[in-house]
Amino acid sequence: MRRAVCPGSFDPITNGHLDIIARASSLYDEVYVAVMINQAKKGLFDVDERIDLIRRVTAEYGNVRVESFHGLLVDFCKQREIPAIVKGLRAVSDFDYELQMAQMNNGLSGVETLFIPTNPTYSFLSSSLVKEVATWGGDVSHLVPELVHAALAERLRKD
Ligand code: COD
Repeated sequence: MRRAVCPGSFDPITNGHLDIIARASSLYDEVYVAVMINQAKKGLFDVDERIDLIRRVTAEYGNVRVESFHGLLVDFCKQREIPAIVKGLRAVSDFDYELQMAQMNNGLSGVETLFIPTNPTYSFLSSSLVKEVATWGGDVSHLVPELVHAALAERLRKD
């Protein structure tokens, strides 16, 4: 069984994330989406809400599993016998930090990191930008799955 993990904060999942997960799911038998629990940073959505959104938007891919993790990503990989981390690369600015993490993770446990170039349509896209634009009433409907758009509208209406 060839397994890989797509890790991230996913607060919330965007079309850029989804594109990478979909492409990973066509390359591997089983893809874990690992949602990092960061106690130091309160997100717009809590981890259970993020997981629920990701599960719903990836339901069409039969080989995607969604879980949370805290601590080191390599420990998540070791516990599930996952030999590969799949990351999307948006721009050169992503590369320096991603390279450091890839080398650190490989040195810690031998896990490999594979980079998939972002779909150019989403190369500028991040969860933070989506939240900022949506907070001020900008249209992000083309940047996130429909049900994430609805969840964003609902959350921002409440806050
Ligand atoms: N196009 C393509 N890919 C994208 C896009 C886009 N528009 N947006 C995001 N991505 C991909 C990138 O690969 C990105 O890495 C990933 O999605 C997740 O993005 P975010 O923003 O949701 O998540 P981050 O960057 O906050 O996640 C960081 C990690 C959780 C991956 C990292 O901090 C980590 O591994 N932490 C665990 C602790 C650990 O092991 N630390 C040691 C590291 S060496």
